[in-house]
Amino acid sequence: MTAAPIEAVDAREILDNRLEPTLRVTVETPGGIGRADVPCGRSRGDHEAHDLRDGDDRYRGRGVRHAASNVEERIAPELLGRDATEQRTIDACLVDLDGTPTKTELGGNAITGVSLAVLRAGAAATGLPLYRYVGGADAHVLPLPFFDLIEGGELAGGDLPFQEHQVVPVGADSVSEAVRMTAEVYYELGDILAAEYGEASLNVGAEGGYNPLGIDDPREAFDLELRAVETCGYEGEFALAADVAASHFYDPETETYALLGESMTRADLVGFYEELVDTYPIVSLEDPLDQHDFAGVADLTDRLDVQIVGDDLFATTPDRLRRGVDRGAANALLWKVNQVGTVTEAVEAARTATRNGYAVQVSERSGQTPDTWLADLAVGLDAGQIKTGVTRGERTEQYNRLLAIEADLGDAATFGPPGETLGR
Ligand code: 2PG
Ligand code: MG
Repeated sequence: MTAAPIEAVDAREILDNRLEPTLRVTVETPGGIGRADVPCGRSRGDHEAHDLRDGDDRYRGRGVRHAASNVEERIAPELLGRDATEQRTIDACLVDLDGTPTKTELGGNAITGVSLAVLRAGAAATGLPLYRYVGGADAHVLPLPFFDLIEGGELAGGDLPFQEHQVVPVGADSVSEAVRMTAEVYYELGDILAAEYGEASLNVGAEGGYNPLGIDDPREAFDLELRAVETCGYEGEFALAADVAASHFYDPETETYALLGESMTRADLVGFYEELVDTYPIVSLEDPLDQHDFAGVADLTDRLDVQIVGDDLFATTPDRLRRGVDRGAANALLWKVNQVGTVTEAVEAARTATRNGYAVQVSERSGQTPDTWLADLAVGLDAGQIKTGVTRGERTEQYNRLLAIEADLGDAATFGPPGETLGR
């Protein structure tokens, strides 16, 4: 492999889709430049790597100048001269240099930016597209997208408690077909919402999904999505899924969930899911219970014959995932690089998942830029699943990149998770 000695590392404060500061890190080698933007969640889990913010007057404390200077003054001197293709060694160096469990010393955002920029620099130096640099000669699986057509929870202003009501084009044969079919359903759903819930319902949430007003029942959101699917003539071609993000309506004091005007116990909520899965073509539920409740999630995984995805539950952390595997909690990992900090740790989490029969769903964050490393990593990791919102440039760019990769691969491309998974 081409040696790609790192000659410079710099970081600057840029803006994400929410007009909030984030980092753009650039790594230079004689073989090429790697650049990556750092995403940031709003509905963040308790176990994520630390998001270092300045806490001063600028941007209501959200500035990242301190994180940028950590990159340039503390990290860069350690990386100069190292080979950018040695991702594992460099990531291990970042982890050591920080020395804390959740990267509070240098900032998880600083470390994520450097790790991803090094990855890109390695790809540039070897002359490979990022998905192939990560996935090797065999990389060929385009992921099945989970489209968050109706938003709620922390990501939207309405009253829906679940964060994402997703449609999954399980009947599509390719990612381009999946995108087209879903776009048609999205237009149709817009017409239904405008006519019945008012034009204001077309205002979109953080991930570009609709935000219907006056609805507080997830079943109503699913009904609307199914109506749009049927009107388009796609009955049976779409399944449904949700990111419940249940920690956000859980009260640890009373150990209850605030849903549908009730205080539900865990058993009540489990009963609600059983009914939901019986009634609707649901194939996947993300974070259905509080993020600390491994036992509850294990029980639910056992009871429901659907994919149970751990997002805040695992925080893309190999240790937490192993805990889940030992107890049988969930059967899929939501994969977000910046939850853990480095590419190496995140890839290890994905490997741990696959080795233990867990699926991997590569995921956006609610705060991000049009940078498309996410789409490449979904293909490179052979994940078979992605969730990356719906509209807004920072989401559609991911789809555009997937379409470009599909075209690049030509006949070699296949689509989605293999076999019977997710009812396909
Ligand atoms: C989630 C995400 C993204 P955030 O909970 O899965 O869809 O939200 O990035 O705000 O954590
Ligand atoms: Mg989530």
